[in-house]
Amino acid sequence: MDQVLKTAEKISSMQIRGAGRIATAAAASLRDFSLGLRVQSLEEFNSEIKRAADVLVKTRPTAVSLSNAIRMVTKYQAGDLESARQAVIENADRFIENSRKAVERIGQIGSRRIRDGDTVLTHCNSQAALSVISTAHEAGKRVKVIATESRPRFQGITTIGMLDKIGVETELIVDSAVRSVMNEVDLVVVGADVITANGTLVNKIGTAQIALSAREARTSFMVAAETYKFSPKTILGELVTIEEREPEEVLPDISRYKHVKVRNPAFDVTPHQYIDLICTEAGAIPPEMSYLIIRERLGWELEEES
Ligand code: RUB
Repeated sequence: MDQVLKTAEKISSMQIRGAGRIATAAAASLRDFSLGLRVQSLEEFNSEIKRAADVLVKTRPTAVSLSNAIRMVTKYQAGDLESARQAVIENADRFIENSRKAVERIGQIGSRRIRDGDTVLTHCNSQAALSVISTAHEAGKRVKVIATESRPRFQGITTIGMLDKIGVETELIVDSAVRSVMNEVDLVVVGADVITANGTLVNKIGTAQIALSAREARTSFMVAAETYKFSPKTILGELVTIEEREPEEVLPDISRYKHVKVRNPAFDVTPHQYIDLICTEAGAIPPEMSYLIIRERLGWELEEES
């Protein structure tokens, strides 16, 4: 269990972050846990796997990628202990490989929306969004990227670092400069933590005001998301929990103040009306088609839930 607790700690402290990365880290952790699990019976194995899954799923309350990944890894029907172990290992490896391929495919599909000479604005640090940009760059298109800092955790610095390495020209802006530059932007590309049944996006705090600003400036707004970022439970009416993180992330010396409260929601909600396109590995869809993605790709979960 030590290894699972370590991974859980890395996810909650954001050493491992981003909806896709935390999902594959959780899958790998369950696989390794299953490999090393010394138990006598299938029942014990099942209950230990469930215990580990519960620890992992609680680490970041918003990201549906975590619960979807864990469901996919722990979904097995086995008659004995060794076949259960084998199933968890195979499920985890399949999830990790499919997730890698999905990001690649999203890059191929989404990059078609970028034209030579375009300026693209991105927020936070999303593997899927960066795959769109880097695929366009690799295809020889000249792309300039405007990246927001993404306070309070400054994931934008990671983004410019990654783009710099592959030779993409970037401009870094503070989050509040988005409207000032929006008229120069051809396309906004962001990732997703959750997409609901009606195509609403939950992503890094600040995304909603970028979408609002893009709409006002008539700039296209695209979401890049693997299908496991869609939330089956939203079909059943469940609301997405927005993670509120420690105030110290925003104001490290908060203890100096007596009457100050810091609010630190990590994600916000962008209505589907502000989204032009969601680019998934199954194709680029209008947000209103999210329901179908959930039914076709994650339908098994609904059957279990209802
Ligand atoms: C990261 C974030 C990213 C999505 C998508 O938030 O909001 O836009 O998770 O990323 P945090 P990816 O830094 O708090 O985890 O496309 O890599 O899954």
